[in-house]
Amino acid sequence: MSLSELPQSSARTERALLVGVYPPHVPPERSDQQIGELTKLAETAGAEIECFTRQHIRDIHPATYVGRGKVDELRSLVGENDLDLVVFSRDLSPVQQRNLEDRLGIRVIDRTELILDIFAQHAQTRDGKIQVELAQLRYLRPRLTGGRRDLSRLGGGIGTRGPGETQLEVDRRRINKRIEHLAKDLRAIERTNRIQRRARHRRGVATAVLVGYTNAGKSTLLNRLTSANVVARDQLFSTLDTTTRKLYLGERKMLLLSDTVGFITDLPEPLLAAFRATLEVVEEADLILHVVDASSPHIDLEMEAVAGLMRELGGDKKPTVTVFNKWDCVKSKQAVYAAMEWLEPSPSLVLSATQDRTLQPLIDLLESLFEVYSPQGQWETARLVAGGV
Ligand SMILES: Nc1nc2c(ncn2[C@@H]2O[C@H](COP(=O)(O)OP(=O)(O)OP(=O)(O)O)[C@@H](O)[C@H]2O)c(=O)[nH]1
Ligand SMILES: [Mg+2]
Repeated sequence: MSLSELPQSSARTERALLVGVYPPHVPPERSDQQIGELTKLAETAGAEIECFTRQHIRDIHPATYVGRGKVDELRSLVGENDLDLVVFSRDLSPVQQRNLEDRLGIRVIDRTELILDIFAQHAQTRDGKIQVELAQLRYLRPRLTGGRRDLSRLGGGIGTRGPGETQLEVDRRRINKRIEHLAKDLRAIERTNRIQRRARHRRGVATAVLVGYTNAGKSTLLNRLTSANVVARDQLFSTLDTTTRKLYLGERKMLLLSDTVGFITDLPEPLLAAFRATLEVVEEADLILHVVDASSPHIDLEMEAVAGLMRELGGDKKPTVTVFNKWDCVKSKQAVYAAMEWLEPSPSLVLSATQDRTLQPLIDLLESLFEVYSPQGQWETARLVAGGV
């Protein structure tokens, strides 16, 4: 059986304990946001949250991340609540993870592993699956250093026998080989995508890309604007694949609009690396549509997380329109108006992707922007200011 055939971590209902750990200076609203997001991630992965605990930590314990007292407290919570899983809000080293599992007697995962699990469950297409498997194996590789349990994490196929260096070496070699193979496939995908995008560019087709925090409403907006059929759900990371659809703007005007994978604060590096291929649409788009969940209590943090990733992907230099979505649910309109003012002169507007009648201003704006799209395939940026995400 090859690694790709192993069952991915699946949607079982596991009873989980969430452990929020923060540096001492993190303000309460930030730690609340993190624990809220971790809860949503754990639920999306299929876990039931039974209890949670948090701690501000000055010195990270090299062996167990948290100190001995906290480990004892976790052990009592695990015993009292009949739990299956402990989820840490910060990334654990392979050693910390193993030590914690030994002391608590149940599986311990960190935020990266949780996100990888969601991606594994949501990957549908061949491209998506390749990217997720690559990220998983890169995460797994440094965790192969001891104990068979590490190997069984990915699905239980390998790692059923007792520990043994020889077997470990074999596994490491197989994983390295598989990583090489997948990376090659990914490079081929990148090449094909690039060729397609260049061809469109040469034909003078304007392209826009929807980016934004996970669950902001990107797929809903694509569906409403273009009658696409992309899955939109109240879940994190519903979309992993880029879907591109034609958006007709009045007579003989057409724009290609792409949906993308959602962003999150501290996106795990193996995932960012693997999803760079998908996110190349950002680099080559003429226009960025940044979709913001305007009803989120953490709107600033979420916009900043997207801005950070856009800087990494080169999207900050592109003309950008900011779309404040979910206007129907917004409680504090003031925060949104302040953000809009701050973004000026970059254009922004409010709408509800679920209410068709609110979409017209966006369509009008795109139509007016499209008028300045020259046949040479260049946006005249006179009316569009770069940046502003
Ligand atoms: N109330 C309200 N809900 C909305 C609106 N737009 C989207 N939603 C809901 O928000 C949830 C997430 O929407 P998606 O379109 O899947 O969000 P996304 O940005 O594509 O999310 P990912 O693909 O997970 O990154 C869904 O349950 C939508 O129905 C809106 O304007 N108002
Ligand atoms: Mg989506």
